[in-house]
Amino acid sequence: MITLPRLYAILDVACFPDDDAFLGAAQQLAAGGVTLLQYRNKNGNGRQMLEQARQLKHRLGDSVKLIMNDRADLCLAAEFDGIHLGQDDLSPEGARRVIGESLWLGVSTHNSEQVMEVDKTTADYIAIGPVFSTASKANPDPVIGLEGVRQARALTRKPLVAIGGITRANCRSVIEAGADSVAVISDLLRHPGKSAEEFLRILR
Ligand code: 3NM
Repeated sequence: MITLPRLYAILDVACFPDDDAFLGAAQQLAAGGVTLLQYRNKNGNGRQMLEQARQLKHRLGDSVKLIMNDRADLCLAAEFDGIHLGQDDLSPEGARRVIGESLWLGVSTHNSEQVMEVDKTTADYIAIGPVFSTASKANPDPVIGLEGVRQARALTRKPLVAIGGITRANCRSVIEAGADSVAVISDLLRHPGKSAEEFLRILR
């Protein structure tokens, strides 16, 4: 079983004006103590994504575990540490055939049925959300609240990542509801290094 850090940072390329800003934010997050980072790009083509992913890996080296959103092929091509799948991406077992036994595999879920389904797979962790309302995702599923986190916790022993609207102000309640880790986009955007440090201090 893998051990997740309390903070799982997600860098969405759409939140940055250019690659320099995006890569700079990644370095600040690493300096702030982030050790698990997802690269997210919902609009780029494969070629652009691979280029950005390789630059990210080059800048961060091995200090940060890098997770590719959605794309098993790009995970391998960029030599990332794992992949994160949504409900409309490859199935967990399909992705597992591509990435092999040892890379990390995470899967997003949005309700109890999905948690139970993913629990039966070889996924290394399960993400559940949105816990609170979020502006960072197009067409988010219904908010599940802290009660949704508690329910998910009761349904799986896999490491559980909570996502959606999580901030420094509410993150502790999410961990107390049973999440092992919180995944965050927007509350890391302003002053990424300092914000990451604060999350990690609050969740220590
Ligand atoms: N997935 P923020 S919510 C990428 O519910 C993503 O699965 C979600 O961003 C899910 O921290 C979400 O800004 C957005 O709310 C998280």
